[in-house]
Amino acid sequence: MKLLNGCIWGMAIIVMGARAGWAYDSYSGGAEGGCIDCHGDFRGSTSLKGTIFPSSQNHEMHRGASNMATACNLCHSGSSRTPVYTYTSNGTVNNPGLGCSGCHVGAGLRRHHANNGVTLCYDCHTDGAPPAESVKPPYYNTVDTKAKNPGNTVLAANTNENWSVGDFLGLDNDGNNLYDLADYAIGPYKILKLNRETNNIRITWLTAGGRDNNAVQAAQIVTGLGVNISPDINIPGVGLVTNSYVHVGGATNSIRFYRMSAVVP
Ligand code: HEC
Ligand code: HEC
Ligand code: HEC
Ligand code: HEC
Ligand SMILES: [Ca+2]
Ligand SMILES: [Ca+2]
Ligand SMILES: [Ca+2]
Repeated sequence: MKLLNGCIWGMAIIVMGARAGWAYDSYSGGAEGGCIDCHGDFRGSTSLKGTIFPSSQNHEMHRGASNMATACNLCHSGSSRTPVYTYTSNGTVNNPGLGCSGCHVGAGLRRHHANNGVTLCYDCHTDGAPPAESVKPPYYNTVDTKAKNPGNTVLAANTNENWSVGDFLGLDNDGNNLYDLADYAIGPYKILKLNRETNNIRITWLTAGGRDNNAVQAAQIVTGLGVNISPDINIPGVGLVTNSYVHVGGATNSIRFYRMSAVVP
């Protein structure tokens, strides 16, 4: 298996650039703009990835008792409800006040924006490599919220990162555009079996929906350079998937070693 994402713990370093004002540090921002410019009112239904919020409100998905049930003070500051900052909040006796970044870890969130065409975050921020999809954000799995497990491995509503309606897609915590089980830091990627079918070999492997650019490779010696013998394979959907590919003529060769490759953004 060849993976091009050397998942390394990163330090998020913020170096402020030339833009003055810094009103962008809150949801609604100010002259500089803010999250609201694209995401709309937090108490509204706008989603840029087609998410449907319970009660048609992003706010309710985050705070509602039958939803994520996040304590108000994990996001809110002071005694006034606005502004809501991305990086600071009152916190509680159980959690420091990290604002949105207690769950949406900055470097990963900005990389997700960049990988979806929004590069303006880097006008002000400079980041190292984000923590991997598997790294628990500080607020997860604490008494102040029902959000837990960034791997989001269970296809069930109202657990882990599944709080929206009708989908089991959580967050792309490290920003490489691979969500949850589709992220190679979380979901399995391994050959399960090789079967002879007359002159052919069927290669069967375990993977996850949401992965693109997978390929079966073959080599003549175990340390050999793998050569793609399949076209690029994209796996649709969400969750664990068993897939297979037939190597035509594979059983007429001398010894072959098979492995899987993946190209990771
Ligand atoms: C210029 C427009 C723009 C601005 C400003 C913006 N976003 Fe986004 N945001 C997007 C787009 C586009 C996506 C990606 C949609 C997708 O994944 O298909 C996104 C996705 C997200 C997601 C989903 C991440 C995931 O893992 O799926 C979160 C959370 C988010 N934004 C939070 C924020 C916050 C917080 C701010 C303010 C600091 C902000 N956004 C500012 C455009 C914007
Ligand atoms: C996940 C973070 C988060 C949590 C948890 C949260 N809020 Fe909010 N809340 C926000 C954001 C963001 C806004 C919109 C702020 C803006 O647009 O400037 C907001 C707006 C509000 C407003 C409207 C403020 C105004 O003057 O327009 C009220 C009232 C409010 N929240 C109350 C609460 C209460 C009460 C709780 C707990 C039961 C709570 N919120 C939990 C993030 C949160
Ligand atoms: C307690 C953890 C937690 C906190 C704190 C938190 N979020 Fe979230 N947020 C999540 C999770 C988990 C999701 C994904 C829910 C889903 O897809 O089912 C999410 C989803 C979102 C989305 C929706 C993306 C989409 O369109 O699908 C936006 C926007 C967002 N958060 C913004 C914020 C902002 C802004 C703050 C701070 C004011 C904040 N969040 C604080 C956990 C949190
Ligand atoms: C105009 C400058 C500016 C832009 C553009 C900007 N930010 Fe920020 N951001 C700030 C400032 C200032 C802070 C607070 C600084 C601090 O953490 O001390 C901040 C803090 C944050 C934090 C909390 C700290 C952390 O890194 O964990 C998050 C998350 C965040 N920004 C996300 C985003 C995202 C996502 C975008 C792009 C959509 C973005 N920002 C664009 C100025 C900006
Ligand atoms: Ca969802
Ligand atoms: Ca990811
Ligand atoms: Ca996740």
